Amino acid sequence: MKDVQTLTQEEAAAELAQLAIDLSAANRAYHQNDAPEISDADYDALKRRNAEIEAQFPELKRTDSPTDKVGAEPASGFQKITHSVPMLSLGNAFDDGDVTEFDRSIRKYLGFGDEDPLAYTAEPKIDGLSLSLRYENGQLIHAATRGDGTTGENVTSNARTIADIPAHIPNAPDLLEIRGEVYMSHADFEALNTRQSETGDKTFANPRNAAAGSLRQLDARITESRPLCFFAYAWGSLSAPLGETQSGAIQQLKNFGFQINELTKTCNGPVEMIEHYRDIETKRATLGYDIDGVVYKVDDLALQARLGFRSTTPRWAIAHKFPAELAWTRLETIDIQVGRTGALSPVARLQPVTVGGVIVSNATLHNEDYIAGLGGDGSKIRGGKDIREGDWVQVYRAGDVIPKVADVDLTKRPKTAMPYVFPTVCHECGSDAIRDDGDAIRRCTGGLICPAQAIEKLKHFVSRAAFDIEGLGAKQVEQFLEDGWIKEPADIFELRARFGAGLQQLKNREGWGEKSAENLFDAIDERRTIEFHRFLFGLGIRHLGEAAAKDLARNFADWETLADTADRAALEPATTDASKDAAAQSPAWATFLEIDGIGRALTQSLVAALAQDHERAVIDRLVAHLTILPPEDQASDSPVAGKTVVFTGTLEKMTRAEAKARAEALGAKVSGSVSAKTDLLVAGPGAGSKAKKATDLGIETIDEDGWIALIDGL
Ligand code: 5U1
Repeated sequence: MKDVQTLTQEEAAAELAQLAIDLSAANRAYHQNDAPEISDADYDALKRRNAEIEAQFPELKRTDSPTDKVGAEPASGFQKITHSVPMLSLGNAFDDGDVTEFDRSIRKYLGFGDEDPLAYTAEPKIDGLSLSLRYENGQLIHAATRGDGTTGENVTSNARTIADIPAHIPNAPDLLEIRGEVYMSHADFEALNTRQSETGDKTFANPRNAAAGSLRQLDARITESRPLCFFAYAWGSLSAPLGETQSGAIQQLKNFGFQINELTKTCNGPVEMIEHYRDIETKRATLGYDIDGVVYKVDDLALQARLGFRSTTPRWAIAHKFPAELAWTRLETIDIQVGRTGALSPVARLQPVTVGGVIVSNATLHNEDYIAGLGGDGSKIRGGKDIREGDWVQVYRAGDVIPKVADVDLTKRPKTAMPYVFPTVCHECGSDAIRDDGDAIRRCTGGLICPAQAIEKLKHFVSRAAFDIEGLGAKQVEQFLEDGWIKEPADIFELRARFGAGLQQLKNREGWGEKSAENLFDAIDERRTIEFHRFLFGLGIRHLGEAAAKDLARNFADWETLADTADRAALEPATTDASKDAAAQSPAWATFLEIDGIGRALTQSLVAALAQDHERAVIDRLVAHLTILPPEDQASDSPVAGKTVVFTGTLEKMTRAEAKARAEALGAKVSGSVSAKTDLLVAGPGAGSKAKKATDLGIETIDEDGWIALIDGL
């Protein structure tokens, strides 16, 4: 091999190109396939050679230089793993009242009285990142981050370096998926940051970031050098149950060799749960690791199974968060941001201040009433104190939420500070910004002609819970929009046709090479087939969140049926009945409002969006590029999948809410009224007109025991 000093420019460029290929192959073999093809020493030698050539010929450093990649590759550098059972998040309780309400709603769902015993576990909520570990025949097969809950990143080689994670479990069932939290202790975090600053490397804002940054390293040797810990608290797929109770199952995790949190306690009802929360709160500062609340779970696993899940959170668990941390700082200016639905959102730009280990320089100011010192119902907040530029303000953050302003110190208000005048014109497009009656938000009326709305809609479209196009994030969307390459979602699917052949325009742009451009077009092509709920969420319609998109997708056979129902609703007089009593609505409206989780505001916004010519044309152009998959048939084995079921009369073995949730989980659509579309009526004692109508229409009718037998074991 030639000495670097004697290489010509051409030789150096050729060698750098070859090194990029070789190192990339070595990385893939090591990190993605867990099958290293070269020794560590050879790998290091290649890296050193690459660094030496780059030092000698800095102008030849490639945009895909391996130097920049190690330890800093984006998430796309990890292989994806689809979780066998989704990794859920938790609903939140912010005060004692929310905890009492959690217990009350569970009792109601299960049909339990106030005096019926109902035990819960209560355990610290670790402020780290969730990890799922799969063991087959006792061997650790893979480890995956939570990701979007459905698909995570393969971090197996990294997880293998964590001492708390056994590589082998002698007495494990054939299939065992363990879930828990990776975290870093305070002491290890301080020591790591000291080391990082000594070596001139990046320091971390808090232990959680340090843990995440350390686990998500493409070079597992870096992870190994970082002191990570792991607490186990849950499980996914199992070949044999771990116990009959949450507390018993946790003990079993301990027997398998995992660390479990010793502050986990079984409590009889909300009074004991809150007592334990207070106890953990007093111990919080001395634990040596960060926690951000206490998690309560119904202890009886059979009851957990009955309670089941909402779209993204279990009904049987909740996180009781600790109160937010507070700090005072100067509010320098108020900026207005225009969101994808046209909402004008005021943002406080702050003198940076540390709040709970995180540097905060922005806080939300919600809307103009909030700035003026008025709450949603028109009553005074902060004692009626308004917020002005130049004010000394108290900010807080709770969990991952955007920081907020809690208070204003009027004694420190500059004499020159003037009341804030909220704009009535959108500064992005010059359109009027108006406030509808009863709406606290002022909105730009520019629609997609407003560049801010257009860009936010596109960013939302490519976001993780929507189309999630690899290589096309917010930054690339901004770039493409600026270049006039895309204006609306359909344009994304025309990029290959426009640039496909030569790729010249794209690959000449900074950050793009032939390979990355080709990868982008492939990733876009992959998304031409899209799940129904992702498509719906991606439309960015006001009030249409992820959960509602899933609810809609489960209840409509396909996009055409949904759009057709919305079109009919647009022709029907909008209901004036403020209740959600679906029977009181006109037929197309009722189709939406009968769906659990779909309310009037969303229906109104969806119907209005689809009735708007411009918006509809944008959607139609997009649909022309797509194959929209019908809702995942989670329960294709289920005899009620795709059927419309009506429950009537008294149910004695389950509550109505439980019956409905269970039927929906099995793929059925539950309706409140009998019609020719009904497939099955489940009639308990006291069933009246619905049972008669079903008989008249020749609809199959069964009793509660028949229903239980039908869904037995599913
Ligand atoms: N301690 C604890 N943290 N935590 C987080 N338990 C727990 N359970 C969770 C999550 C997300 O989820 C359950 C639904 C398994």
